[in-house]
Amino acid sequence: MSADHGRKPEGKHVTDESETVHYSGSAGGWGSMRGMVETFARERPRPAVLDTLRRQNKPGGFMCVSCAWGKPAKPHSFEFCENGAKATLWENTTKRCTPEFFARHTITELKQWRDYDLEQEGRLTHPMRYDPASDRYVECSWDEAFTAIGAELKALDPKSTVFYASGRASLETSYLWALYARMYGHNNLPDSSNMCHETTSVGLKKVIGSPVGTCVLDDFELCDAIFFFGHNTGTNAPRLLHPLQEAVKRGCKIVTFNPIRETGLERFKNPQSPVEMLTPKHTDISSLYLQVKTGGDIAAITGMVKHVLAVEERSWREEKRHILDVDFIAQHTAGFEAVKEHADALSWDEIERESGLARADIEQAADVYIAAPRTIFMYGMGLTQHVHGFENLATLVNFALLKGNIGRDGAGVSPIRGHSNVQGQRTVGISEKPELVPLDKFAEQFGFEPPRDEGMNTVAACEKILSGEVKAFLSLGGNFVRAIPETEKMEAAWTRMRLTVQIATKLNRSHLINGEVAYLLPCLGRSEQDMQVTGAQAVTMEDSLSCIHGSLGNITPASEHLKSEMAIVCGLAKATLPPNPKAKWDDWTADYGIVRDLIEETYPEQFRDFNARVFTPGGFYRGNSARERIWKTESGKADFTVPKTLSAMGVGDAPGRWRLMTLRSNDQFNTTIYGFSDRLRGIEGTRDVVLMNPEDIAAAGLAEGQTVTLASDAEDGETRQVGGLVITPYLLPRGCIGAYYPETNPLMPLWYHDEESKTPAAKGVPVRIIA
Ligand SMILES: Nc1nc2c(c(=O)[nH]1)N[C@H]1C(S)=C(S)[C@@H](COP(=O)(O)OP(=O)(O)OC[C@H]3O[C@@H](n4cnc5c(=O)[nH]c(N)nc54)[C@H](O)[C@@H]3O)O[C@H]1N2
Ligand SMILES: Nc1nc2c(c(=O)[nH]1)N[C@H]1C(S)=C(S)[C@@H](COP(=O)(O)OP(=O)(O)OC[C@H]3O[C@@H](n4cnc5c(=O)[nH]c(N)nc54)[C@H](O)[C@@H]3O)O[C@H]1N2
Ligand SMILES: [Mo]
Repeated sequence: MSADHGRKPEGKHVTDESETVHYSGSAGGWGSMRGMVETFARERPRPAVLDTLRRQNKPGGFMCVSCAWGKPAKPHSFEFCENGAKATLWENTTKRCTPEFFARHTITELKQWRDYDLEQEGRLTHPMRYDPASDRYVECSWDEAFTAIGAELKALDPKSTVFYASGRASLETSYLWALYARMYGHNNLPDSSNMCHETTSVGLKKVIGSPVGTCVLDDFELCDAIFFFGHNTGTNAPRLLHPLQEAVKRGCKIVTFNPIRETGLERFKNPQSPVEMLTPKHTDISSLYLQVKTGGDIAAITGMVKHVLAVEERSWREEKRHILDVDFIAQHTAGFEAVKEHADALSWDEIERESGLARADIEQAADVYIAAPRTIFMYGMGLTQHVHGFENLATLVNFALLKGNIGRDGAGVSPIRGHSNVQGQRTVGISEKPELVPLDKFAEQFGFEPPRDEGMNTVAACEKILSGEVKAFLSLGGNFVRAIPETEKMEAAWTRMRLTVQIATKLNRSHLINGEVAYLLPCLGRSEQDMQVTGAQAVTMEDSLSCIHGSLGNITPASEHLKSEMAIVCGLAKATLPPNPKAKWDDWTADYGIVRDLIEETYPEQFRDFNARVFTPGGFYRGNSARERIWKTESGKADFTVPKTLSAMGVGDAPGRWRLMTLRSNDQFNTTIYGFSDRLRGIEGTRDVVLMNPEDIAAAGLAEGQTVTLASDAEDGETRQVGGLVITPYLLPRGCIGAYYPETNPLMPLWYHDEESKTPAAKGVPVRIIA
């Protein structure tokens, strides 16, 4: 690992571009090509994968399993990025994790392996049952697995069981997964969204009445400014760099708030452009890049609000001209006066202290907003994964409402969602909150009485696994035990459950933490051909911009013993539930089109002519009330909210306490570690690092390269530690440090989450450094 990671550790918290030396490359470009080639060499994928990459994210093709960014109607010749290609190659590796592999290794032994090494064994090939006597997984038949799981569930109280979904499974499978849970008798349907954009689902719903973003792709062709918060686009949604680049070329200004100067948001070399690939040319993305303190966004945005209000006052007094959209505020919003009072009363000292930014920088950013007729607001985990994540979003909406930037073309709030169908899973009924789901409709369609009580989300499920109330956990994809907070306690509690069932493509750590009875059920990946008795099946998903796309896999499955997720869910449901003439699990497995008809019946407005529109180029838009300026909130208006704090942190500052953000590298997809290169940040060969400002390193009496332990400093008396981390100088704001997820998840207390949505606060974890 190079000592300075391409950055000049000059020991200064800088917000001014001219003072900083960065990774000299750009996002995209030849580096991204190299990233793909390395993955190709490692996975040794099947040759058919090349054809699949050509069809990736194109109408009639297959929809990438990586991020959820929108897929344009007129795609580029290769509508995928480095990390989308990695995800496809990962799924299509020639390596196989067979019954012979499991015969060679006990579970106890495999628990010592790294996440990377587990997944490197390749695709799971056979359904497996955990045999406690030999501490091994042993092969079983599908019939045996379904019958045994069904029998276990029949013997349990449905309310003591949890059905988790990771945001990848299709709309069809997700709809039936939720139906299965409710027919069985519970709403315990946590989703990966609970650890991710639940802050959005709850927060935006509360203030603008819509749980999802209000923008469509066309808006990016019209906007004059984009305000960008807490997202690492070059790594986590690289295809979004295309519309950003095009916007910049039109003259749109991008203002970014991020504690880290993420390369993709600074400059982008478009792999689709021969000129940019063959010359030093690139596009500068952000015109202003502000290194806000971790958890400092409420203060930064409120500072901008304060400045806009001050300019409005002056402009009205001197020129009788409004900066604000006063008609919009009067007609469409509630609570403006209180927010104005709050912002007016705040001192700049306090704003500067909490945001870590200079007043002049905040005012300069606000001036971009003032000058822009149309503005889009984008954000990722940097806003959602905080104890006051709701305040982050509500304050951002305040800022947007000032100039009527919601509900008109070229403007809006556009959260950047994570998993490729995580938004869609919520749309079709995966929710623990009965009030968000058309239960009466389900009752009528399927002739049963759905449970009406609130179910468990991720945090609640974890709490009740700890207390022993949860007896069974079924997982539709994902790596729950690795993705949640409080890793050590959770792992210990996990094995006290009676039943654990994992539906997965590759082996991961969650598959090694087993209940008394445990099954590992291998499924098809999305790029693989899904052949059922009526023919090859397509599935659908919803992107970040509320557009629904069909996806057709064409690769020969990794093993003849795999079943589709749909067939597995239907098989489990049939084995668990009493016969019901309206629950046609076999017919639904045979023809997914029937399930799309059912989805349309449940949600007629959003899924009109679903089957006919599956392969609409660019997807079909399911609509958004806030975009129409219909506010489904308590006040019936878009709500201004007075933030109850200026810091998104859940505990205050204290001597020796650091704000830890847990981050993704450029070489991982969540808990899947592809490799050890965080190319865009210049960190190579290891993930065991603590990124830290050079001045902080010196002030704390530490040294570059020193190995330290991080310890939880959450004031709850619990000991949580992660050791073996190497101090690595990095230009972060003072007091803020960074380290990788999931390695540092043991440091996160379970109770440390967004107050409104319970999204774990993975970006502002209070820790101490033990030398
Ligand atoms: N290749 C790849 N693609 C992915 C994923 C992946 O792991 N790999 N994961 C997918 C999923 S499920 C998701 S949710 C998304 C995640 O995508 P992101 O939302 O980008 O999530 P993170 O990688 O956690 O990075 C969070 C960013 O927020 C910044 N940040 C941290 N704290 C703060 C703060 O307090 N304020 C501000 N303004 N910024 C802050 C960090 O510096 C970092 O740039 O990506 C999806 N796409
Ligand atoms: N500290 C910290 N913790 C975090 C985060 C953070 O930023 N910091 N981010 C959070 C976020 S945003 C999220 S979304 C969660 C992610 O949590 P999850 O969604 O639960 O985890 P993933 O790592 O995406 O799941 C990877 C596994 O999914 C399985 N898989 C892959 N493809 C398929 C498929 O097609 N079908 C099936 N059935 N299985 C498949 C494979 O077995 C693979 O090992 O983690 C959260 N945890
Ligand atoms: Mo996510």
